[in-house]
Amino acid sequence: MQSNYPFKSIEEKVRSYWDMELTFSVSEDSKKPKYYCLSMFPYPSGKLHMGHVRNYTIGDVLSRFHRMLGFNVLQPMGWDAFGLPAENAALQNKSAPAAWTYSNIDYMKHQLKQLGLAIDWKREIATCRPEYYKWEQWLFTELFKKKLIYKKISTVNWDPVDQTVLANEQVIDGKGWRSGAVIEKKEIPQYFMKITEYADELLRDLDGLEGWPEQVKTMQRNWIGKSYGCEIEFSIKDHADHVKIYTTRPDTLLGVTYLAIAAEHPLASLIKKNNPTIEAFINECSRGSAAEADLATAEKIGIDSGLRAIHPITQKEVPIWIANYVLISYGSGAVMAVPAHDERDFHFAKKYNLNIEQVIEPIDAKTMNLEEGAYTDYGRLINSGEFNGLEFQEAFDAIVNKLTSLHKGKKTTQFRLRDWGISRQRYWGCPIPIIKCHSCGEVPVPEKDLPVVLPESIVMHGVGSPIKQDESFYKTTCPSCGKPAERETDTMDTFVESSWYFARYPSYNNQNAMVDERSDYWMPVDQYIGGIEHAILHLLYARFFNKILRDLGLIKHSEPFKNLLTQGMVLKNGTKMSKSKGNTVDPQSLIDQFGADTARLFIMFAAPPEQSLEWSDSGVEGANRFLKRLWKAVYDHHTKGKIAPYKEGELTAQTKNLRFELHQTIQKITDDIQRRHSFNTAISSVMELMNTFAKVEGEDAITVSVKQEVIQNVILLLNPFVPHICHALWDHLFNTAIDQEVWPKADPSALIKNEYEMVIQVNGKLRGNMLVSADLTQKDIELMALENEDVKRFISLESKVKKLIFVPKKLINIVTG
Ligand code: ANZ
Ligand code: ZN
Repeated sequence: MQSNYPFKSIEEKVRSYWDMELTFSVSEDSKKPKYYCLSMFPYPSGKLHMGHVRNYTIGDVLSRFHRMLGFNVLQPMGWDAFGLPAENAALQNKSAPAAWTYSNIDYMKHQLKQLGLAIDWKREIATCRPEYYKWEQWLFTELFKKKLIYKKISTVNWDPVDQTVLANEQVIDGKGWRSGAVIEKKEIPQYFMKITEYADELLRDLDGLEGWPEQVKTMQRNWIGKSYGCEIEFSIKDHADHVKIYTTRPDTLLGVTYLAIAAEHPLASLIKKNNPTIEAFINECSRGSAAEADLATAEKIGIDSGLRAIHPITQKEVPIWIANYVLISYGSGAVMAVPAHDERDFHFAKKYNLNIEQVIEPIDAKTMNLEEGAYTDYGRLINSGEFNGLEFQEAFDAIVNKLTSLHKGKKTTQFRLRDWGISRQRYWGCPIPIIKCHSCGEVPVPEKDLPVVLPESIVMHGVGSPIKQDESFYKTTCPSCGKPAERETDTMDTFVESSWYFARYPSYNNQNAMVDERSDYWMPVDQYIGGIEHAILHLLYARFFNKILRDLGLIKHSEPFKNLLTQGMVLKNGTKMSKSKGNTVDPQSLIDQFGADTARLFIMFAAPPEQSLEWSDSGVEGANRFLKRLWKAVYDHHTKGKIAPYKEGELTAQTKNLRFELHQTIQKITDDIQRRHSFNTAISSVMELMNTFAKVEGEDAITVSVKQEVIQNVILLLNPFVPHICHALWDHLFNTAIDQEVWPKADPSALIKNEYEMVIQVNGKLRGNMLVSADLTQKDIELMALENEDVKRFISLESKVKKLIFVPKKLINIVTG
């Protein structure tokens, strides 16, 4: 053993030992409890960033800790490898997205390995590999047959210059991010997954996810957005049709002054046929972004359709307007407008001079001013005839009942959640396994013909997808009638791959099934770790897929992730570390300069995992200094030679105290890691223990022996955090592999303090304190107090001790007079 901490050589040596021994390769073992620890897999963007290091270190600490507790631990890793950045990079280099992706994977895998993660690498997945996406395609065909995937015309963002469809985030201020062209809406057929069929269950099951942060559950609840309301039918004057609207505020029915329908509403399409002004307006609405968020901020515009609706209760006529703020995809694409009580309607009515009629008045001290804006709170009904005086819930029920009896409406619920459009008109994604036949329609590719392989050796010339021009890809024959047919050339949203990868790891090498019975052993994931940016979509889709797989009989559990930890961001100078901000610290240079253990220790010590972590060079140096001191302490100790075990009775006060602190630390750290996920406080307790350790002097056999006990346990306690150095130190001390060791247990006998401190007062004033041994009687302790040098001075000779007040284990008050 050398006296200086040689991080480079030990880290390499230890890692090749793990590789050779297959230390972290696991299989199902019914004799052990399992622990499936999963960190969100990375997108192979080029190289690791600090956020990855943080994410994967947290996962690794939990994995190694549970392994030492005796769990059979699965920690897999893979690559979320399809996606747009590969196309953009390939376009720049005139190369292939596949080549770029695979070389990034190679490099990043090398980096991950350097971090010393306890990963079972034989299970590595790359979602762009046919052996992975074959099963995604198979699932697609199953869901298509079950009508859980269907085709529907829907709106996309069309870039007229690049002749391509853009994702919402590629439309910036209504213009294409590359071409700068004004983006148009275009209607094209696309595939949708019926996630709405699971909306109720996805909502309900959130209640059972006790191991999830409240914040994430709230975000999911809001996204699913269940609302209770009613559907109301308005008949149209001199017209056979009627307009159906959805409202959550039937209590405001008597305040309706117009109806508004979406530009894409069938009624609007009908009237535009012989009305060029209206046609022009509808065309204007079809420009601009299709994103809901953009619509919410866009200026509200509208046009009077000329049609008049009949109010179902008052029978009065109200105009029907076509308005851009009404979404075709929500409710029934039409609203009853109540300008007095809805913000959007209010602004619209002001702009177009429509009536504003108040029907709700505030209860209690709330105030309102209809000159300034709508009163949107609940209240008491006025100007509503027979319903006057009712409050929200009574009014809701009474009006819904009335409409029901008139056959003009009924109670309904609505979800904000939409079906998931998964078609992408891009190249670098999983091909949609459908064949389009003139005679048979859409025919799913039969299982025996799967996978539909995406050609990888292509060159990106323009932004369009190469497979859309590649006859050898899309020309085929129909699997049902044998006539010439064409393949679908759209690919799937890359969120699809990450919606089921967790279920594939257990069955990673099964070539005949998507998942097999091994998933019953490993699923659900016990601990999932990743960024809060995935709180909504990824986690919702993954929960949805888990339920689909369950309903196909492939897996048993209803929820994929038992516990969820969302790690905070890595900041530098208060802002997020990111390439675009130019404030990144390259994990590679950190590893090169100080080693992986220093990087891991700093990251885990600098902040609680859920909070943001502020980068600090001095923090990194501090972590490195601690490891150097640890190395030195073990080295110095090691040179003392053979150490005999001590006997309980031989311990001195000093060694007893050291043992007390050691075992208290064991207890605390175990709880910090397991229950609180408070890794930073766990590390600081070891640091404190090492400080005490350094202060304990004496070369006698007993002291050295107790110090040995401390060192041995400190190495075990630090092993999940800094596994390389611990492996090397353990090897030096015991000549065995630490990977076989179990997590230390606190010795209860060391935790019984057989001395405690008592305070001594004279006439209520603090005058001194003393250490009292646990086996003394009250009489002994009182005598001790009276004999105490600090106290004696305050009991003057002539004053007699009148009485002693004794509070066990706390204080003695000597009352004189
Ligand atoms: C009348 C009304 C009066 C409304 C009032 C609100 C306040 P949530 O809660 O999100 O479900 N709405 C219905 N369909 C719409 C569509 N396709 N596009 C835009 N808005 C639509 O919202 C339901 C409310 O959103 C409905 O209740 C309707 O406006 C509007 F004082 O109806 B309300
Ligand atoms: Zn056919």
